[in-house]
Amino acid sequence: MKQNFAFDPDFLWGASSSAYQCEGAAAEDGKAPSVQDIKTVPEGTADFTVASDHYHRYKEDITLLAEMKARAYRFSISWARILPDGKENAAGIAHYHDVIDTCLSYGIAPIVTMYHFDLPAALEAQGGWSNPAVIDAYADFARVLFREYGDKVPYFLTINEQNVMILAGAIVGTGGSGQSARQLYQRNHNMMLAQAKAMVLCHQMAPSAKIGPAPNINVIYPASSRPEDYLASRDAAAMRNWLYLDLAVHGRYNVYAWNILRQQNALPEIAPGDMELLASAKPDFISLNYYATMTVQASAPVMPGTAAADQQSVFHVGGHFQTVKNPHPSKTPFGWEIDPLGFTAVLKEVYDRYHLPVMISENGIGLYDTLNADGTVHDTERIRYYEAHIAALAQAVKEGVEVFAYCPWSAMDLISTHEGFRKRYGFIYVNRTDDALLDLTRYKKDSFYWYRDMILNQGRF
Ligand code: BGP
Repeated sequence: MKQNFAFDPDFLWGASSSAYQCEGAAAEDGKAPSVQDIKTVPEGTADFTVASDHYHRYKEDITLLAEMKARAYRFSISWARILPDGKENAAGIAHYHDVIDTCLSYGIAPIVTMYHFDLPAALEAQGGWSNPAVIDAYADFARVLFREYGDKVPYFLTINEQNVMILAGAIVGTGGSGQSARQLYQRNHNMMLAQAKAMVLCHQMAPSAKIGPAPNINVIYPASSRPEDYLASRDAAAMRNWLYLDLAVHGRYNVYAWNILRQQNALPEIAPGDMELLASAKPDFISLNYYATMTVQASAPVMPGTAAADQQSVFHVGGHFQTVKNPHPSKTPFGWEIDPLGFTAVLKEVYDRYHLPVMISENGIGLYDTLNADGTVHDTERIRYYEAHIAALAQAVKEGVEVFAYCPWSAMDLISTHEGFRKRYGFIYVNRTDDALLDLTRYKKDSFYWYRDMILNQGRF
């Protein structure tokens, strides 16, 4: 495959991670447990105590990213390291100063996700996002981040994949199973308020930094050209995508989503001042995670409850839409659809709706990579995936979409949300398995060299 379009020389080619999935050191230097540390992990799947040992090896990892010519590193800050018990933890704060300074010493822009699926367990015990007190707890956390890092971090992402936490919280370990739709959308409303407070605070406390939301956005295809299926696809997009982004950008509920919530008896309670707060908070950009697309058809009025298998799959609302299999795209070994043209479509639709600059904070493929005796890892399928997706990104940019960063998932191998260490995403191989820690040595995969050369060629390959 060839891609001849030259991206802007300042384009931020990067890579991503999240604290709980790669750091380990789960109880070190004053860190308290998060919801991820207390969840039950199935037998034979790695837990989060050591993960990729990034907490101890971040210097080596960032040095490797520099060697890969990365211009950005998108990582998350562990809330439970910064405020383990509501009080500031100097060791946790110092750690992230050092991570950020290490990035800056290489000219790598640190892109900080403020919260990536790892609510402190102590807050969860008080009801988590169902308890409105967590809104202020998040604002307190945000204040520490902006005070400490606001003058050296150019981009903050408020909340990773809030829509996935609402639609598939049980799968990504953030809870919510057994909750009614009304309770879930109350949690959602509380997260929206927390995000709004963070955006306002960021602009007050860290004027040089920019801030935006980071949902997982899909294109939703109608299963056929039947008008009923087209309308179903619009409703599904309202519920999965635009509910979140309309609130983040315009400070108002998407009317079609609101209507569906009303029919489901799931309207959140809105306190005086909430809508004013939402309207006063403005993101500087939109960040999105893109992995797959979704296909729906019109659904019968009543749907039996179906449990989702993963965060990309089943999701339905009786009388509106239900997901169906799309026979066209190929699939990853873990069953996720590979749909690069869907990526072009997502970028165009998001830009068309919001006219804000776009960052890609995740995109990537989970594979069973093999380390060879000579230290090589031939992850050709990953290279093919990036070729197709970077070509799709170039297409969107050529057509006018303002994209300024691309941070694939993931920088180094780390623990998947629910499929362990065997599902690898990194440019950098980490020598451990689900069962054995081995020596955690880092190896450069073929994709590492491919990505480096692509960056040196301004996106051409
Ligand atoms: C997103 C999350 C990441 C990540 C990725 C891959 O939903 O933001 O944390 O892990 O998906 O998903 P998985 O780990 O389930 O393969």
